[in-house]
Amino acid sequence: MTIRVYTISGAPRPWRVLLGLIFKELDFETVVLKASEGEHKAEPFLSLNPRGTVPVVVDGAVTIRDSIAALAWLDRAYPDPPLFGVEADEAARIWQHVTEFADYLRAAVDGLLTPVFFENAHEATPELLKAAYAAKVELAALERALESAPFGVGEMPCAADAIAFPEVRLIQRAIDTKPGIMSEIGLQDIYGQFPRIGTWVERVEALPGYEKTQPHHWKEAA
Ligand SMILES: N[C@@H](CCC(=O)N[C@@H](CS)C(=O)NCC(=O)O)C(=O)O
Repeated sequence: MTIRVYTISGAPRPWRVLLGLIFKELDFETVVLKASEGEHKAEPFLSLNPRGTVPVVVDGAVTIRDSIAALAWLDRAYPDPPLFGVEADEAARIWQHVTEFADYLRAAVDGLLTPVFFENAHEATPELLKAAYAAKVELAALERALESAPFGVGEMPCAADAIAFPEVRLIQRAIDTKPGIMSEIGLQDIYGQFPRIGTWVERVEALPGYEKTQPHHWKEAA
């Protein structure tokens, strides 16, 4: 049976799961809910996840309604290649990055992109400059993580890459679609400022199946 992932186009947390699936070269299908029509807050979706959030992953009798839980489940259900390492110290390093990216990078990117994408921010207010600075601090942390390895924590893509990648790619999307405001807040060229991140993004985008993980509406607009 094909693994099914319920998502909203452009939502970073479901994207984590889609990346985990392609890192393992697993087949999957997506159900893209229309947030503008409130499909995630109505039946039949609420029966899958009463919180009305995505992702939800369904595989046969299994239903999982959290992105990190879904990555952990994937690793047990389909162990090879591992997303959370094999050795104890490797697992600890990966989990440390997973929680740091999920907490700090996610919060910083959300603080920056909510005004840019959803509140039509068009001038560099002190709040927006502060948000841009916070995002740069977290991008610098990712850049440091990439100093010693091609992927977030090693030679192979792992759960930490799946968590961090959507955040970075969404900032690049803002640069591509809202260049004026992104330039005003000093974020016009993140790959120039953080070259290891630029190379890492290219590596992830070159993985087999990557295209299928990209937000639906980006493809439609292309
Ligand atoms: N802890 C959950 C959070 C899921 C979450 O907040 N997803 C966002 C999309 S990235 C969502 O569904 N937002 C819609 C809403 O909260 O109404 C996870 O990581 O799966």
